[in-house]
Amino acid sequence: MHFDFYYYRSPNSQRVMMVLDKLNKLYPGEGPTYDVKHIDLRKGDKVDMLYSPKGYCPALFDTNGSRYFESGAIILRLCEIFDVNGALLPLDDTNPHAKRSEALSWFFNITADFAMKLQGLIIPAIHAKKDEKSQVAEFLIQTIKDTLKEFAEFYNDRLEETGSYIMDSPHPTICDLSLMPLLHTFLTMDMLEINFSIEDYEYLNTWYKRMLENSSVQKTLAFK
Ligand SMILES: N[C@@H](CCC(=O)N[C@@H](CS)C(=O)NCC(=O)O)C(=O)O
Repeated sequence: MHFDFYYYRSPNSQRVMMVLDKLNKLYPGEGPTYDVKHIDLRKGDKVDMLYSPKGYCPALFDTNGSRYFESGAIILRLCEIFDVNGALLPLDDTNPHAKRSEALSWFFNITADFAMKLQGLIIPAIHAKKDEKSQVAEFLIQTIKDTLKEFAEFYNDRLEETGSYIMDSPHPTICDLSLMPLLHTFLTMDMLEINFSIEDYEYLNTWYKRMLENSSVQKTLAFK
């Protein structure tokens, strides 16, 4: 099956790109093929409403005429179609190391809770800074730092419990591939001077370094 992939360089599109790439590595010749359609949101461009009702990225459109929007829904549907062995989203709910119910729960924690909390703060913070409302900007930036700290502690504890990855699996799942672009964006962003570091979170820091070596992560982060 072939897709048009409406992409903007942000964690929501990057997590979809990492999953698309990983599926092709796991299932050579049987994975999803795709053309990337760049959307420059900074210029006010939008995805055609036919493919994404609010014009947001990421969105996918397949050769059968189906559209997919919302990164979480896109990734789950891609796994339903292509991840037949459950390498990225475990199929089995009896395996104590990688239960499907656990994977879905952590996946939604990242894509719905963590991502949305940060997204709700970052845009108002950028506007407050631009409009020189410094007290508002300061408050929002502090709230972003508190939110990052809360999640860093939470994921550090989880990784201490599981070992290498968010699921107790020998390889990254959709949970890791969804957290990585989000965390990486905030760790490398110089806008807003957030200066958040995970050096003190031993397990999360080790996980982050391991994820930076993953070829699908590298390919996506290098993609402009
Ligand atoms: N919850 C959605 C969020 C999608 C979203 O907010 N996309 C942003 C880019 S990161 C966008 O297209 N914004 C366009 C706009 O605000 O006009 C997802 O996970 O896909």
